[in-house]
Amino acid sequence: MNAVQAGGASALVPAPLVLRVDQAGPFVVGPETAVVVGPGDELLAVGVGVADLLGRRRGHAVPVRVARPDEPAAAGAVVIQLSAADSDGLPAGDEAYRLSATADAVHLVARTSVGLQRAVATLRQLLTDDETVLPTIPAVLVEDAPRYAWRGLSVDVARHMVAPDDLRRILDLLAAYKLNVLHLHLTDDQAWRLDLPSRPELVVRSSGASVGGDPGGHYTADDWAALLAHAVARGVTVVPEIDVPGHVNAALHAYGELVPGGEPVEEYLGVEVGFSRLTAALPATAVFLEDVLGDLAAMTPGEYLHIGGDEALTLDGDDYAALTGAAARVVRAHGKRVVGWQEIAAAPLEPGTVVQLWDVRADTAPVVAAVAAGALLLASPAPHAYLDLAYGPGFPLGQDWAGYVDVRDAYDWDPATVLPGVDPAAVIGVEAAVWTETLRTFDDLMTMLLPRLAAVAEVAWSAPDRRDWEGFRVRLAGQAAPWDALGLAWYRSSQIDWPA
Ligand code: TNX
Repeated sequence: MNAVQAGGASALVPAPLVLRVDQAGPFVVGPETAVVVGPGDELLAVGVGVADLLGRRRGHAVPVRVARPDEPAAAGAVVIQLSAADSDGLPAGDEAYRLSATADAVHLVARTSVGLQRAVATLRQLLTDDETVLPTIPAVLVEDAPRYAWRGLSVDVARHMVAPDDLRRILDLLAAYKLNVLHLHLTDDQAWRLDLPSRPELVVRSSGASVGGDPGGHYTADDWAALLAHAVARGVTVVPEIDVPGHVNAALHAYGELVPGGEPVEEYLGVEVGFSRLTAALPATAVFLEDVLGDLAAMTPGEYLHIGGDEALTLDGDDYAALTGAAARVVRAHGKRVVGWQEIAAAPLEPGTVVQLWDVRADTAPVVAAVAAGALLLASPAPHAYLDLAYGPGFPLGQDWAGYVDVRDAYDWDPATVLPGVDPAAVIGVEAAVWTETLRTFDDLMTMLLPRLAAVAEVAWSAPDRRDWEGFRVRLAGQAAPWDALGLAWYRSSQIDWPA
């Protein structure tokens, strides 16, 4: 029998702000258990999700109902409520929640439905998931809120296409670790993966393949809408990236008007970077930026659009500033906020622009200056957060340009001090990134994400005084059973004592 032994109070990743383990339990999910939401029916979807979670392994349906106003606490219930914001005693913030469990009842309270989704992620980890006995929830009090507002994963779907179903599995994983941003690197030299109504040739001509001639693909408007709905239901914001003014070979292959001389360039399926560029002097360039970023803004409910800006190695400084400035103006004109890789700090920026740090070996003085002038810092330092870097020498997947990243490297760092000279209050958050030059399959991708994504998630969520490597190692080992149960590939790093 392949009984999945997970759950319990020692299983929580990321570590919560407050965890008190009591003796007066556990709560046993039995035939009498019901989920009670509200009053009001706006939490029914959350309730159905919890009922599904509690009933799944037992194969019996857990009923869900809306509470009557002033109904006394029902014994045997899992109660899900929005708090009265003023007097709730919760930690600060929209994502704060309280989960309390006794033998009698389980209570989930938050200020927002997103906060309740974080509580559900905790409930999922607490639940013992052994099909041979009744599921239980240990008697605990959890009071929790994130350290950082932006807790993301960037996925490069340009170098290798990632199918919509696989992106949904990634969204489920993000929600499980309380990550709240999926950044999609949709365009690069090799391919353009999102169909935009104003520019149909982009996917017609430039999405048919991946690096090395591997299979390609693209997201239709319907795929995109379905993906966004899946994200919203999990409290995850999708931040799409159109990378300009470098990394644009796929666009130059689709539209010759973007190339001096007017002829489309050849398709490129190699792994070099830095050679392609937009041309500021061509009138078609401004029209293109307006078209693609305008379409993207219209298709994206989230607040942010990412304009790339990395590795435009063949552009001089003036043209680079003109082109990134033009892209940023289009984004703002469409009511969105701008995110860009750290290179954009070399150009003038509006306050509030999010600058994504990645190459900590480069000259980072412009990033420090941009933050001092009002930009926000998103921390993706490659030696800690680049999950396409190999775990160690000889690892069959990934790159090593910034060294190796084993689990402890992904865990043992502090976003507040990762860039000396930056005000810690200007750090908006943390994002892991996975580039897919060498990652050909979903299993390859998962092998790079797991277990390291869980480490970055704890860096992003948990207060510094709640984090310690020895404790994390033990809790992380407890994640293997759920990964196996979900059929996800993962790497048995020798830094962790995994179950046999
Ligand atoms: C640098 S990170 C890049 C990507 C590569 C990555 C490989 C960044 C903003 N640009 O184009 O895929 O290195 O690790």
